[in-house]
This record gives sequence, C-alpha cells and structure tokens, in this order.
Amino acid sequence: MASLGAVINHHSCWVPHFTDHHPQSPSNPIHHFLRNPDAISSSNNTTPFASNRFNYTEAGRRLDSIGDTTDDTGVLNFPGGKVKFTPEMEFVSPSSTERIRCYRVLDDNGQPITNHNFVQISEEVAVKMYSDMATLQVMDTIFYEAQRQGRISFYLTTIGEEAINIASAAALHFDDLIFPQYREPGVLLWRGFTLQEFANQCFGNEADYGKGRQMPIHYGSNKHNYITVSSTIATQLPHAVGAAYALKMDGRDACTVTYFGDGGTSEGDFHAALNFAAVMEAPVIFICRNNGWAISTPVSDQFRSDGIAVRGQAYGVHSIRVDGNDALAMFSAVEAARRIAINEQKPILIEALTYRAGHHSTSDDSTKYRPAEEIEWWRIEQDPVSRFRKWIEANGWWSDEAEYKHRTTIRKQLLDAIQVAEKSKKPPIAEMFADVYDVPPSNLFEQERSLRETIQRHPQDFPPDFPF
Ligand SMILES: Cc1ncc(C[n+]2csc(CCOP(=O)(O)OP(=O)(O)O)c2C)c(N)n1
Ligand SMILES: [Mg+2]
Repeated sequence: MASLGAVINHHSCWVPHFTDHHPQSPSNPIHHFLRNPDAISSSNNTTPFASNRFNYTEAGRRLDSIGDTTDDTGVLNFPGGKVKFTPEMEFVSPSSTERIRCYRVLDDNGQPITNHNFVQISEEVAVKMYSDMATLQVMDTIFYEAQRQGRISFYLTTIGEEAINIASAAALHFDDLIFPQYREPGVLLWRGFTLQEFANQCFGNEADYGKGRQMPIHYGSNKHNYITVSSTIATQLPHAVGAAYALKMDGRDACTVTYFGDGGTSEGDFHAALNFAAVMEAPVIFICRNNGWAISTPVSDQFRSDGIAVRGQAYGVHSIRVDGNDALAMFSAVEAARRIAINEQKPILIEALTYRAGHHSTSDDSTKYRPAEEIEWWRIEQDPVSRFRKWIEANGWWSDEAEYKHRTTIRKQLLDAIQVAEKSKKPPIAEMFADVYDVPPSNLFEQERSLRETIQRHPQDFPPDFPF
C-alpha cells in the first residue's frame, strides 16, 4: 500500500484542471486525496486491491455460477474464466435482431406511459428542474444573439438537450466530480453557477476564472466540482476514470460523471476509458449524449454498432439506453446509475438518445447538411422542455403566469449580467503567459515581448482600454 501511495503521490502533478480561485477547497475529494495519500490505506469502505480481482472476467464468472459446466463439448479453463467448447463454427453476429430498447417514462405529450416506472421527485425539485431548463433556453437565445452582434467571439447552444443537462445534474450529488464536454452548462447552472459567472466567462473578463484564456463556453469551477471544459474531444473520459479510481481508493461516497457526444465515441480515449473503468471497477458514470451528429457527420457515418450502449456491454460495463428528451427517465436512470456506481463500485454507461436541435456552434450552419424539416420536427415535436412542462402543469406545479414571470426575470438578469461583464476590465496581458510553467521558458518571454511590440506599433487595432 505504501509504495502504491507513493506512486499515486508521485503522479500528483496530474491535478484536475480547475480554473477558479478555490484550489484547496476542502470539499474537493481529489485535493483531499492528494494531500492525504495515507487515506488510501485507511479506507475501510472498499477493497480496491483485492488479490483475486483479476482471476475472472464477468463472463467467466457467469459461466462458473452455472455450476457443473462439463458436458460433451468440454470446457477450456482459460485465465479469464472458463469457456465452453462448441463443434459449431459460428461467427458472432455484428448485431442482435432487436435494437436495444430505450427507457422512457413520459410520452411525447408529457403523459406517463403505461406501466411507467420512475423515481418519484418532489414538487420543489421538479420546479427547479423545469426553471433551470427554461433558464438554459433564455441563456442560449441571448448569448447566441450577443455573438451575432459581435460582442462575444463564439457560442454553442444546448437546444434540444436541456433535459439531459438538468435532469442528470438533479440526480447527482454536489460532491460528484463532473468532467464535461461542452454541451452541458446546465449541470453548472443546477449547481449554482450564476448568470454573472456565465457572462464573465463568455466575455473573458478579469472576473473569469480562466482569466480570459479560453474561448467562450469553456466554463470550469472548482467550487462547483466542475472540471474546465476542454474542446479536444473525449480527453475528459480517461481523466474521469482516473479521478473515479482515486475516489475509490479514498473510500469516498461519491462518483465521477463524464459527458460526451456520439462523436466522442469515435476517439480512442472513449475505448481506453471504458476498458480502464471496467477492469479497475471505477465508480464513474459515462453519459453519452447521442444527438445524431458530430458537427456535419451523422452517426451512420461514425459507427455500425447499435449506437453506444451496446459497446458498454462489450467492455463489461452496465449500460442503458434512455430517452434523453424525457427528463423523468433521465433523472431515474442517473439516480440508479449513481447508486450502482457507488454501492457496487462499478462504472455505468448511459446512452441518452436526443437530437442536436441547434447548429453545432456559431461557426456552423447545419441546414447545409441536414433537412430543415428534420430540425423542425425535433424542435417542435420532441422538445424536452415543453414535454416536462406538460407533466408539471398536469401536477398543478406550474402555470402560464409562473412561466411568464420566470422567463422575464431571467431575461432581465442576464441582460444586466452581460452589461456588467462587457464593461469589466480584461485580464492583464501578462496572464496569457502565466500558470503553465513554474519557470516560463525563454520562448514564452519572447512571444510576450513580440506581442507588446505589435500592440505598440498598431494601437489602432486594439481597443483603447486594452489591458496593456
Ligand atoms: C480531438 C478533436 N478532434 C476534432 C475536433 C473538432 N470537433 C469539435 S466538436 C466536434 C464534434 C463532436 O461531436 P459530438 O462528440 O457528437 O458532440 P456534439 O457537438 O454533437 O455535442 C469535432 C469533430 C476536436 N475538437 N477535437
Ligand atoms: Mg453529437
């Protein structure tokens, strides 16, 4: 144990990439672990290094549990577990006859389907879920317009994926560490990231935790246990597994959760992460937003498998396909996934079926590669927000007046936040070169000097309040 602790401690240079000013937050499980390597051996909740863990694969265990497996064909006692022989030369079929079914609770009209089975949620939680989904819609409209007006450089909406964002966040606990892609700002919103904080990041001002060094929508907040967004697709997946493994060694009552798109599953990191999580039995929830598109590439050009859930099974990971536009189904699936991940110390894969109802980003026009009618159908007929609204209204928990009041209030608060963010100073130029190296190398000094010279030579190309 001591030597393992040393190895982990030796690798403590891998600290999750937070960008706000709370690096030593006591609630942060990773920092607790890194400061307390002894916690590995003092944990009595889990036994991460049980010596017999490598004896069988899950499949091998299943065959063993059948009892006497010796029949005419015989059995090979393979290191991963026993395997039955067969005289049939059979290639495993690339697909089963029926596609994996999709778990849902609410139909398209927000009515519970027959034999519905879901985790009951309180009025308070349901109303917050709906309000936050509506807030996300207002944010998307206003920030998108701000980009079109040239006030921010870039934006990316979550239109159509509001239920995945908010319902999953609602089913998690605050201590669960989030490793996002970029289309999940709703998780931060649910955790209390303010409209002002969103605006500060998009405007890259001096209050932005990333000090203006990231493109808009690359949010991150240590105090909300939300690792900074990295646009490099799928890199967050192995990080999430490693962090989950640290939580396991620390015996923590928390898991990690990583979000990614269907496009992310075409990266090697997805496969490495899934296998690593399965073998190391890491408490991580993989939430794949299968929204049909990776920019202009449809899923039919990305894989031949039955979507994503089936790949979890291939790696020995519990998996489920969920209607991602059904907030109640998402909530229930994530709640159950969290329970399994923590109680059984195992990874879970959730494939949430949805549709990217907006353009990929402000740099894209998706009508160039998909029919406008398809987008409209998803936007109108499958909108997760109005579907959930019908359910809470039927419960008597929401009304037209509440809707009007909420949207007008948020719109005003956001416009105010944008004004403040826009007027705030930009971070000093020196910050652009800081925080990567302990001792910055000479080429960085050279680049900073060259930048300052350029600004001095061409002051007309820079705003008068440029933080020289
Ligand atoms: C490693 C890497 N390759 C390519 C890109 C360019 N890129 C940015 S977003 C994107 C599509 C990702 O699609 P998906 O994972 O399905 O997420 P979605 O945008 O649909 O939410 C690509 C290819 C990138 N950022 N990183
Ligand atoms: Mg996608």
